[in-house]
Amino acid sequence: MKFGTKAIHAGQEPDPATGAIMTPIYQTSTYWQKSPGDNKGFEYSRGTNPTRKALESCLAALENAKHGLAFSSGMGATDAVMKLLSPGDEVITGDDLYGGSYRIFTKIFSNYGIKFHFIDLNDAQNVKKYVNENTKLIWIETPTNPTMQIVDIESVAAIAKANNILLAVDNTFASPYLQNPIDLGADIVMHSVTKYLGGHSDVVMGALMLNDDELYKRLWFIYNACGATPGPMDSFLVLRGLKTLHLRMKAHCENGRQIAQFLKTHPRVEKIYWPGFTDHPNHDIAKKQMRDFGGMISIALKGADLNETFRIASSFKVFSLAESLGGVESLINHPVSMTHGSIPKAERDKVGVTDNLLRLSVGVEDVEDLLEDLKQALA
Ligand code: P1T
Repeated sequence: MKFGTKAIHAGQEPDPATGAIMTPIYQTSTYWQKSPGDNKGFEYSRGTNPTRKALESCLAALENAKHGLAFSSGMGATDAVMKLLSPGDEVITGDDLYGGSYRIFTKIFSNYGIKFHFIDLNDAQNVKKYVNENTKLIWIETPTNPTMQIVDIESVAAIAKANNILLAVDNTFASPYLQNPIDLGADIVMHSVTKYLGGHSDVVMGALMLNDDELYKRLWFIYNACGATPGPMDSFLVLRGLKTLHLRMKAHCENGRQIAQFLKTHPRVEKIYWPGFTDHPNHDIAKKQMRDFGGMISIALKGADLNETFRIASSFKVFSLAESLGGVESLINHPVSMTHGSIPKAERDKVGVTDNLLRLSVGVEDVEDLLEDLKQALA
């Protein structure tokens, strides 16, 4: 099945009780058992729920994976992966990451004896320098949040495999429409479903997709034992959102391309981060592993201090100043004060997450209105 057909149908059959085309919202915490253990495969909704199960099958299909697990947030999904580790284990990850990922690594899991290496992943071979016998996991984001670095998934996967290390890829910025890390050798794909997968800024959710049966069993145990699983209503909303993922992504990419081109030569823009430009440092890798370049763009404003950056961030009329991304509506975000506030300034500055950086999540509105809004805000 091709992508759009899977987005609409995978994991979903007409309801056997009524023929309803749409998967019912099984708003129940528990299930009747004829005698103890004699049930229809559903016991308690923390572990299993039919609406969530349909969603998990669809999510797995979109990432060409065998298994899917939905969590009550992207951070819940990340937390579950980290709980595969033990004290003394080491993780190699990038130096540009969503602030919440950096925070859970440094403020939670570091306290449990896990060591994190935040390294430059623009050259995948750099990973080799940090591999030792304690390395158990490589965690990458690509494109990265917010500076759109591109990490060569296939090359990192080869290093991971050669050293018996798990590779997890946070595929939130690309979405499965643009990139499928499992096809490139990753073991686990993670998503903040809150973003493109949900697509309408009305749900917070996360997911893991993977192939290996043993790893799935371990992660399912954590998912059920720790309990950060989403409810049926949110599962339904994401199933509904997924049906237009392919259509939305095409529009995000097209609008993103036009806006990136407009901003590239704008006199107020000092630097622009978007992997579709041929002068992006890893454009060739982006071209190889992604089907298009997406709707996420960051810009550093020329000569703008924090006050001026705040003034510009607050002067949009169609873009909304807000955290998050990937919804149908365009958003603008100031990483330093919003999504990446928990990363120390010295670390942020190293990768270009500076006071004058703004991140755009280009929505699917008419692009002429978005361009007009940018023109007036940057005037
Ligand atoms: O917000 P949540 O669903 O828990 O997902 C966390 C997360 C994980 N990975 C990436 C790459 C992310 O961007 C996020 C969440 N990011 C934002 C809220 C943001 O505005 O960047």
